Amino acid sequence: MDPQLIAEFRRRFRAAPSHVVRAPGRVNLIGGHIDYHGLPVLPVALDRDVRLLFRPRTDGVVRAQTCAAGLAGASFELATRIPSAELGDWSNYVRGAAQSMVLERGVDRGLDLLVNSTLPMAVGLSSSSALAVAASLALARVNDLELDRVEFAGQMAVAERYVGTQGGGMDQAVCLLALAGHAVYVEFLPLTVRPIALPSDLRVVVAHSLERVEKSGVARAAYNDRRRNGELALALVASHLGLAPNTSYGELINQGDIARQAAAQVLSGSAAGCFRHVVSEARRVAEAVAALESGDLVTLGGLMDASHESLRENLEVSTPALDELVAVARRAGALGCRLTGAGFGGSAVALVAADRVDDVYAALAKEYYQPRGVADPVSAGSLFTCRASGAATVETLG
Ligand code: NG1
Repeated sequence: MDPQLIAEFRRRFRAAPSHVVRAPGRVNLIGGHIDYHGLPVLPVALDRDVRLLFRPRTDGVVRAQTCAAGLAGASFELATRIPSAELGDWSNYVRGAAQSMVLERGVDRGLDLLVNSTLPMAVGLSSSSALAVAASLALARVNDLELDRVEFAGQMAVAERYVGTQGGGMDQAVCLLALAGHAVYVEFLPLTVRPIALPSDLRVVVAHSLERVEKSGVARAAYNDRRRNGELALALVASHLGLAPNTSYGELINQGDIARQAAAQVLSGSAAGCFRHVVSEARRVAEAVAALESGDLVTLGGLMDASHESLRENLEVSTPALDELVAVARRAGALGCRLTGAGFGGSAVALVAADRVDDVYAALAKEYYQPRGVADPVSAGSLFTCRASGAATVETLG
């Protein structure tokens, strides 16, 4: 453990930390904006994480501090209704996690915690879920709780809605259940995960568009809007077909062509676009899993490209910058490239054969980053290759 970080904890709390949680961010290879409709996705846990040092307290207070420059700390009491800080405040992820741990697990012992992240924030790599998961794991530890991680991932997906986004459960599932060296095939309703090995000559490249996604702002409304539109489309098509009002997307997709025909009759505008995206993306995820398992990386890359087109065209969550980033990576030899996470800025993920990584890096530096004033995107942290990592851990500090 980094001695400087331990010293920083001591400086702030006048005592040594007892444990550290490491919770990874994630990049989603395919399956954009469908987890919240209960459809499967294929993320990878990153080798960049949120680190949270903590020590138990004897009372029910949580004191939360961060090493991130310019962000104030927070202090609150554990309770069934924890008041939130202002919209967009980082501590809301800790507050939401704590409230959920009180409601669902009855925790009453607080802690002092210090967050230090190697995961950039607001770039679509799920630093928010990693923080919420880390805070909950810390609270579980100081309250001596044993957790079933599958069940816990479901709880955390709901917990994060405290901040106002109506997210699905992908980020929390991969953070808690990933296996190193593997992508994670995540199914919902009920939640199950299946690790799929990534070939050793394949690289997962992550490139930040330099546009931040502040989920507390416009992006939050836009994200929730996509979810509402998708739900509306589902309800209209199901009702047209005389299906039960609580029919899921999975059940509707199983109806095959009839569902597509019904959609063509009853949907228009953005609801039609959402429906097209959701149904086609679900098919692409299934095909992508088969392609990855059979080592057909060209097909996998093509499916990622098609996913980006659908997110851009049907769901309208891309930006001109993301489109350009994706185009440069593909031209330079990526097998496939797409926006990852919610979109509206943030990052793109590219699958690249190991021997083409240098070409892709060089093209992105020259054609995308340098014209935007970033001379060396790798040292700036905007461009990196990730090793697929394992799930969040809690370690005792000696
Ligand atoms: P981001 O905003 O990139 O962490 C969000 C959702 C995911 C998923 C993706 C889009 C949260 C916590 N995460 O990810 O569940 O819906 O968008 O595929 O809301």
